[in-house]
Amino acid sequence: MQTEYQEMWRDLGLDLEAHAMLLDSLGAGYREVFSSQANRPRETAYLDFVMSEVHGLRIKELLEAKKAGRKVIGAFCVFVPEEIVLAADAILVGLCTGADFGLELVESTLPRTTCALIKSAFGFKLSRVCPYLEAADMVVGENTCDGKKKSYEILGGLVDNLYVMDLPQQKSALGRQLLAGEYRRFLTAVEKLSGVEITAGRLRRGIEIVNRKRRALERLSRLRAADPAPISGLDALLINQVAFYDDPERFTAAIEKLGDELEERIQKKISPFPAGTPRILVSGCPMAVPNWKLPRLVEQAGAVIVGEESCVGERGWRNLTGNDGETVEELLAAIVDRYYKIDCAIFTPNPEREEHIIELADRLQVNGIIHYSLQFCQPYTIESRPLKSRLSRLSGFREKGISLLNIETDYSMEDSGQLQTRIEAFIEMIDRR
Ligand code: BJ8
Repeated sequence: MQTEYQEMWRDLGLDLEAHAMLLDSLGAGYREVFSSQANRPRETAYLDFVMSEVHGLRIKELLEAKKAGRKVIGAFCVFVPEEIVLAADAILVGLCTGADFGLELVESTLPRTTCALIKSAFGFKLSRVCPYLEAADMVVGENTCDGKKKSYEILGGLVDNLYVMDLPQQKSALGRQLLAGEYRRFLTAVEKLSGVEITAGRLRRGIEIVNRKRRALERLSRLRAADPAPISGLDALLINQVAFYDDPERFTAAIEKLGDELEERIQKKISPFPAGTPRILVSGCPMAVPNWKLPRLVEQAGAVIVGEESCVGERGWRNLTGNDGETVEELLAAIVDRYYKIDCAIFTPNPEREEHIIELADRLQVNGIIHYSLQFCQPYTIESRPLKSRLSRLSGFREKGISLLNIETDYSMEDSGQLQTRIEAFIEMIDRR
């Protein structure tokens, strides 16, 4: 891939040397983490292919689409409605936020005490190594946590196409009104950018494409309730990560095929893990590509991750958007209804998230929950405390011996040894029960 796409990357303004370093470490990390797994479903070949071409063929496709007049919109958050983007025949891509890059540069721009996810976004921009960001005609930042909200003020000086979307902090009538107003404003901005008028028919088609993708992911989640689990948590996380990059229809077709294979594997009891392997739900901050650090440690320690209560997971795709509206305004209201249910920790209070974790733990028959927060992420770190004490008081959890381990970490590997020890001890404890 390195030689074939050099010209394309140069034209995008990437720093070729830094980018080559990034690709080398991404490729090596991928081989080490994924290819070493035993008994993967054969349809994961799709994931291998997408990942091998994530900065190559996919970028070439985006640039060809741009030449044909389509627009590319980059986003950092699951609050950006893909339905609206698709309705304007534009393409939505997730922007890279899952690895440390150019940390020195980043820490001269942002406080050191900023979460790794935000630092990563800045590192990719300041080091000029993200072709998605450079190919984007619009970059959407959202006013969610304070870190993101304030850092977009700086990012606005680094990219010339930043669009900031305001978001409510409370689930109230006023909060819903704010979200509805912002989605209306976003729809108008997307129409202006693309030159496409969004009609009810176009919006309904966008809703159908995204709903089908959500259904495929929801089916995957249900299949992971089987014991033994038909797929590793690492591969399932990767599917959720790839959902942000690949063409939505191609992605959906591939995941539907994988779903068929997983059904077969469940019947034949084929799994990367023996039956009775301790089952873990991971809950908390999103894990963007190539953040595989925690799941790898968990699965290497002899447990299987069967669910992700995360934006790169259940929180990102659950709940469909209603598509029976007749007008743009009615369909837009259905979009607002769907996104308003997202239980991100930026909301206060946020009881829906606790309920969802309890429901997931039950549905997926987990033995333990690992709450994952990035260091300096106040919304998730703070929510982890009351969550832990609530779960420890639930009689159903006490009877089954389900407990919660709190992990705070970042993208560096410095704490891997310490994390490994804590995770192994946790798994041993839940396994004994
Ligand atoms: S809807 S979770 S994608 S905001 S880890 S940057 S919260 S300090 S990512 Fe998120 Fe949208 Fe919410 Fe989901 Fe801030 Fe925390 Fe950093 Fe975070």
